[in-house]
Amino acid sequence: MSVFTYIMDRLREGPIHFTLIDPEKQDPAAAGEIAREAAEGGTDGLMLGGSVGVMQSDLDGTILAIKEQTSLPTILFPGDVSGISRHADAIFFMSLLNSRNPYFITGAQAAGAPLVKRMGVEVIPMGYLIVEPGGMAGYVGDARLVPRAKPEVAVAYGLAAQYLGMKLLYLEGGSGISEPIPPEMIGAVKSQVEIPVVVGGGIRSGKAAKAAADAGADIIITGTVVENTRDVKKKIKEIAGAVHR
Ligand code: 1GP
Repeated sequence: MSVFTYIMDRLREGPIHFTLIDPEKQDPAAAGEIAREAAEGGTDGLMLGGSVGVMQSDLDGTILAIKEQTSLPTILFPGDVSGISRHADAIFFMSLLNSRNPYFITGAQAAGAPLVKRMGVEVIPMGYLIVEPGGMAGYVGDARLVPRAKPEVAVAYGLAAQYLGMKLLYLEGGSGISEPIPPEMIGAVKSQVEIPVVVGGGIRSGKAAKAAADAGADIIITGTVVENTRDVKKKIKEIAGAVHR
């Protein structure tokens, strides 16, 4: 089964949760441990990536270590062309919709596409929209940040992503931000846009994850929280448990 089919099948039962692992933040063995605990805690998939470039060997080693620990799908979430690995099950092939720099809209994509084809990784086209404050992703991606109080701007970009044929829309607040994407913005997008809505940035608790899911998020992403907790399984259980119906 393709990863996209897996995602769509799971979404029929309600919102799901993915755990984001940055290969630069720990060694492969530690990433494997995090993945195992996250799987035991009930996460539905693993995303691999970071805003700042990753080293190919770290990425390859991390995915292989994760695959030894769990059979959950591994999905690349690349910040740049360096974020591609033949070992992943799929890639979120993203365009940073609101970048000022064409490199992040189609340039990096053109540079990476031949590699993706050669590696045979499943491609999942995704629109990536960065909302204030945007964090490192907003800075690195030179994003013209969507104002938090302007859900209609997010809706407009979301519709554009859908009409361009993208399969998912990611509303990114920025990794480690203090306040996640406002529920009003998620709700506005969900009411107008038909493709599944992915939400991430600053979600650290079951309560915040539930607020995003209740507002209409289909896939809730948490990254930083697994880096900062000693009991990954317990934390993911809290968050994934709050997301699942
Ligand atoms: C970053 O949205 C993700 O791209 C996850 O954010 O690290 O704040 O969970 P956090």
